[in-house]
Amino acid sequence: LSMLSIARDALDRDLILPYYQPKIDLRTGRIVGFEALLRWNHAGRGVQSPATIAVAFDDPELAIALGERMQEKVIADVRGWCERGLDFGRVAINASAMEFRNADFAIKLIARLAAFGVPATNIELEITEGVFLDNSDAHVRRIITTLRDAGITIALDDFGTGYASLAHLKQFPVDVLKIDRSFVDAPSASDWTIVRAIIGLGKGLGIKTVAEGIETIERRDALLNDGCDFGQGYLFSAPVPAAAVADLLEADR
Ligand code: G
Ligand code: G
Ligand code: NA
Ligand code: MN
Repeated sequence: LSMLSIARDALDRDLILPYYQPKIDLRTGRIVGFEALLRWNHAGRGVQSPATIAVAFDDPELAIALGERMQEKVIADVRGWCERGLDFGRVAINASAMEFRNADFAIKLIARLAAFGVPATNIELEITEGVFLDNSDAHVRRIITTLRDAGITIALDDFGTGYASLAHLKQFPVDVLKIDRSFVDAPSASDWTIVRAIIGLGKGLGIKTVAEGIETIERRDALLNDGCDFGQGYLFSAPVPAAAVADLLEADR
């Protein structure tokens, strides 16, 4: 089967589900939010990663269908956590460049949140630099501004691996930079110089930094020492199903 037909089938049979990975305040060690990550359930082989349907994120129809399905699932989960009075912080949803092409992207997301009674201030949107490559600057600025005016924060994902990122930081209001795992992971001195530079850039511009892929205490301590605000990675927790989020929060408080 092709990736596209696998994705189509997973949508048709309602097999798509979000997993959640906590984001940690490196200074306090406390959970400040979660990133929602797409998974799909294979009857025989269990929970599958998005890599198994990667090309679907570049297909105009499927990318939008996957994005909307994830939004619906995440917002329903968040609604449940609100009802239980859980202090889960902000939940980040990933948006593909394809989804951003839709001029109504922002107002639809905001309307969906309102329909479920979920505060926009509990939501973050992670975008990649592909969003800027695929869309006009004016279009992207309009969407980002609408989202931020509603209270949704914007995180720039995979920062440092994409295209023309510094120019975009000057032109677009972004709240968070996510330092790509490839820099955090790699032990070379030059990688660490890049990590430090991104943290410094964030400090200078008033943008928070999140390091991805933290797997060791040593790496966490180095990031904390260099002034990185938040962290994500297996050291703290792998992505977990929605039902395990309350336990993570309970263990954290
Ligand atoms: O969870 P995992 O590390 O396997 O994710 C692999 C890739 O898929 C990452 O680059 C991640 O950003 C991307 N991804 C995960 N969930 C979503 C999603 O809901 N939408 C989009 N567009 N990308 C996602
Ligand atoms: O592109 P994005 O940053 O959204 O992708 C995050 C991906 O990284 C997810 O697929 C997630 O499962 C994976 N991931 C999360 N934490 C770690 C980690 O500590 N190490 C590694 N190798 N992968 C991680
Ligand atoms: Na992401
Ligand atoms: Mn990333």
